[in-house]
Amino acid sequence: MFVTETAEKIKSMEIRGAGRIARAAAEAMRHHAMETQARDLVSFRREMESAAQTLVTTRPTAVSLPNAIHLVMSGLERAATFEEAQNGMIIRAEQFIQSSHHALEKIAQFGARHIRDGDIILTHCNSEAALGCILEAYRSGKEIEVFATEVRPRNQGLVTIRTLNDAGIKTNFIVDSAVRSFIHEIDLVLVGADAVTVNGAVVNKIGTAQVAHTATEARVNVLVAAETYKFAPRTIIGELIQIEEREGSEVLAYEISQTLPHVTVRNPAFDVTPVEYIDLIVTEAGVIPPQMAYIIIRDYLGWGIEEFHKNFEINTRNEE
Ligand code: RI2
Repeated sequence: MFVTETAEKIKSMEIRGAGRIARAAAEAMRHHAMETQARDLVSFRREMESAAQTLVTTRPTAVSLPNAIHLVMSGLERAATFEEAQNGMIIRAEQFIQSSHHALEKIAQFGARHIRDGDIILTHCNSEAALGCILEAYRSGKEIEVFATEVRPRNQGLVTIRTLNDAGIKTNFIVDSAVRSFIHEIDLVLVGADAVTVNGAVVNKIGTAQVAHTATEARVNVLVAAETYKFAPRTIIGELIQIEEREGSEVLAYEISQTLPHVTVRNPAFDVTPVEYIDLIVTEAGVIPPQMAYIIIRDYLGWGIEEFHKNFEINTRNEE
């Protein structure tokens, strides 16, 4: 079953990157809606809800995943017939995938304008959105150089340097702990995001907060490239972003850890960069200061606020 396979690939990180997992989940929902055995509205809804649940629970941090599923599922409640529900589902999934690609193109254009000829850029992890800006700047004729970190423990930096190398961009590969040693050579830090909260904090690959802190201390600007569907609407109603903690064996081989009974390996996959270490967030809706995250959530992901108002109404009524 395509949904289960996709969910497995997302969990094992065969499919990874916040944008990619969102598109893969939308594609799995589209496929599921097309291949459904259900012939009536009630069983179709039930099937889709269970598929959505399987996909959403694969990786807890990247909010692009529940946002994509929410978009694809929206309207299912209102559909009057099975055919309407099925067609609506397929169309919304296709629209999400298309708009995601379109968002990446826009981000590349907007972000590239912030990269100057001769800039040396530092990036951490492997972000399609951040790399899009770098590649676009290079394509437009700017002579740039990149420092890319290794990104322990999953080494996504290897994917990044392969892309940069293939594009012909001069690239330096460094271990994560070398960022401070090179920060004075850097003009701009550019990273992606797995989630952006209502207060403009950015959740991204573990190590990003250290990189951003180091850059801020050295007066180097920090740019984050993030599609609007990476903003977390439920942070408006007080929900926190869950930080995924992965298997210790990603950090320390199981055989070695067996010989160290008093040692526990901690392996959080993401960290939170506070708003004061971020200069701008490049979205497809424009380049914004992180303090404007609320506006993006309100205008592009309105359901979080609808929910907030609904809850608020209920609460005030209860108080009366
Ligand atoms: P794009 C990745 O998470 C990295 O943290 C990366 O910065 C972020 O998603 C955004 O990537 P992981 O799946 O959506 O490698 O910009 O854990 O590609």
